[in-house]
Amino acid sequence: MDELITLRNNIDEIDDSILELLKKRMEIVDLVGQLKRQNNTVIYHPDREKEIIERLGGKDLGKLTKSAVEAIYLEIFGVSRNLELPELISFLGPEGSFTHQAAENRFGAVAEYISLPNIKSVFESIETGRAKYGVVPIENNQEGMVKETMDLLNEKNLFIIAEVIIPVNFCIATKVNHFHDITKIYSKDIAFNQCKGFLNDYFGSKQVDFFSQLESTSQAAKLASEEVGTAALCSHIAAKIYNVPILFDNIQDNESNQTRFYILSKVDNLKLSTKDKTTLAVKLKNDDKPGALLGLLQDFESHGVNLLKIESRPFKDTKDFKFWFFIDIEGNILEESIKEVVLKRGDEIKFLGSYIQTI
Ligand code: PRE
Repeated sequence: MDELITLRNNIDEIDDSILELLKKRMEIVDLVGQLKRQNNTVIYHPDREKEIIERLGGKDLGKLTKSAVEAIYLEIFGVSRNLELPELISFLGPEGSFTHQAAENRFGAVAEYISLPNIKSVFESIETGRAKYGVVPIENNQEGMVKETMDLLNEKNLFIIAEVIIPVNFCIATKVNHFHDITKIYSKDIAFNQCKGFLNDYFGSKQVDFFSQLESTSQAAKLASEEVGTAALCSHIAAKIYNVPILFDNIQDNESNQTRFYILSKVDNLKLSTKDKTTLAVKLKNDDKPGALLGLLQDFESHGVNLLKIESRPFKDTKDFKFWFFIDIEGNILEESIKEVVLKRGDEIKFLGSYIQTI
């Protein structure tokens, strides 16, 4: 038995060395990935992979066979290619949506984006690793919280790693030089409703066709790029994507209309800053007894934790009319005070992320 322990100890030591070498290899692969992204070249190089396998296969392999080396290296190449993949960012589409604008604000114009048709598919793209980060709306300051995002955060195991706030600004984009020549304006009902004042002032007394039966304002921009004499009431990014010049900017009635978005990731990416926010999903155990919620609030209070938001959401998988809470508090889970409350409450609290507070 002593001999087995000694042999296993030897194996452990060798595994440590292999791991250190694999880590070093991945550091270099990462640099290769950066070069490839700079030069816009392909990640997958089967020729180079074959060359490596051939070279190693030609060495003295001891107890290994060439096909064993090949199998091990094919796994390593798989991990390398995954590391080298550019950071694909998924967002709630369509292209040119305000969520797209929020994504570009955060990751810049050179990142690779994928537009997805609903919030759930954004969550799934990150879970499956197809996208590294995802961008979804969480709140509009005129309309309130986005329920689907709250519920999916509770159901799935992703983390909020940042929030982005952008003003909901609309513009009139058109290839027409003078607004007198616009005969038709494309958009959605909601956008027309938010720009009533401007539209009335400029187009109220003219024969203009307001076409509101579109799925998105991006579609409006596309049509305005194609049809002579038309305009789109749309976002900046939609006008940019379809190359339609902006004739009037910031034409919305309400200057304070803003939407908040979350950047989601599979890893929690914890870092302490000077002003953080933590989001939690809380399911109180003794919620049939008086003071259950008060008890939680007292825990926050006694640890000096400031509550920023509390929303209740129904449990969808029971027939009862029970609910859980979506809570924002000031601070970071890395801080002792917050850690203590979360630990004390055990599985009543699900941690959804700590990130820099923008409001
Ligand atoms: C590497 C990874 C993926 C390619 O398919 C080929 C080789 C590797 O892990 O060795 C590195 C790499 O990207 C490259 O040499 O081009």
